Amino acid sequence: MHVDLDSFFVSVEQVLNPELKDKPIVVGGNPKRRGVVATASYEARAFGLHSGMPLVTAARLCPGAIFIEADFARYREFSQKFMAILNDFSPSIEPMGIDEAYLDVTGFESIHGSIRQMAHKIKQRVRNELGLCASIGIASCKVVAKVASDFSKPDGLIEVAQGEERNFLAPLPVGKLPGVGKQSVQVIKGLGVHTIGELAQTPSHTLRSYLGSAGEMLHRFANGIDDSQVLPPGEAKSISRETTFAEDTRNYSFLEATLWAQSERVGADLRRQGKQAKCVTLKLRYADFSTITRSHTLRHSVGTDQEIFETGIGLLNGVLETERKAVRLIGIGVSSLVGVSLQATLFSPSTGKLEQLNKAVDRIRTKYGFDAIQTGRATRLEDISNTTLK
Ligand code: DCP
Ligand code: CA
Repeated sequence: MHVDLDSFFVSVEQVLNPELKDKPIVVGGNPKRRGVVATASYEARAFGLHSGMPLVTAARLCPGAIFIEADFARYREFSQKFMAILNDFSPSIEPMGIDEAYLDVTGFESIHGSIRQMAHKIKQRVRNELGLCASIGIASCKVVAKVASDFSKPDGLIEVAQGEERNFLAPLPVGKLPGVGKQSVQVIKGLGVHTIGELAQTPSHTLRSYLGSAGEMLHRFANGIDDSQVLPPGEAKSISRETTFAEDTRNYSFLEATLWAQSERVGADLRRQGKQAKCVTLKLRYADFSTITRSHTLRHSVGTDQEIFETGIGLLNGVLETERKAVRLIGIGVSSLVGVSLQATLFSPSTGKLEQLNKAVDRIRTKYGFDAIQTGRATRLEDISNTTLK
């Protein structure tokens, strides 16, 4: 979900002074002084006013507009309350500015009925508690959700069904894609490309030659592809362990046991941070130093050693089906970390038992050290080699 408040500064002013409602309002200051429009009400936008426009120009285009000085402390107060409401719906929240945020609500549907119903509830709470209007886009990835919330304004809600991303984006002008600045729009138009659909059809290498790596990113965005995760600020982005072997190996049991020992370390770190992960990545370096990574994004976040390991071993088996080279390094990592939720245990009672077991082992290790307790698969490592894992 991407949630964005409508004409934020102006709307706050209208809550504080209802006489300003339904009027052309400009927040930014006195038009007799220098300065620019911070934001304009939709009534004022009808006259062509927009953020960043010099106040003098705004006054000329819309002589009836009411000009107000910005009150940032107030806006911050409203912003905090807004984010707190979103946080009630999912702990996985990435604020993008004072009045907008991405929210990963995967797994929380059942609590609220559906994601669409959840969005309605968010809009309702923002209206009842803050007196503001939130526009919301729902999609399978961030970029499409963002374009959808923008397109839905004001007071909008658009859900783009999975598989419909490209069709939704196609007719829109390229400037609607986040990350496309004015200069890029000019370059893209120079190529005869005007809509996002046309951008999606343009070969990726062409865009790269004109816009660098940003061109490739825009090509993916235009096709409705965005793998980036909702990332709460200031959080560890990933946790991983890797081991370089004293000798290159093709021994499957050894790789498996090493992966298990690493998964235990990663899992312990994850739980210490009170997190679960939605993505598991396997890394392999071969004797010739070539390195590959394989990632798997899970539908539900995981937090146990066993789930991390099982996902990792699945990735390893997948690689081994096509590649059987001697391995120099193996590693496993987790990313897309989210706060612990009840969801995992709701899905499978056996996961609940594993969580209990992991927690019990964590407690022993916290008290007596990591090696104080050994688990089955890892003890095999000692049979195979004396490799120690740090
Ligand atoms: N802002 C600003 N200067 C800009 C752009 C924005 O000071 N050049 C401030 C005022 C806005 C707030 O940030 O109220 C949020 O910016 P948005 O781009 O989300 O614009 P609005 O919330 O005002 O309008 P919209 O309904 O289009 O989201
Ligand atoms: Ca806004």
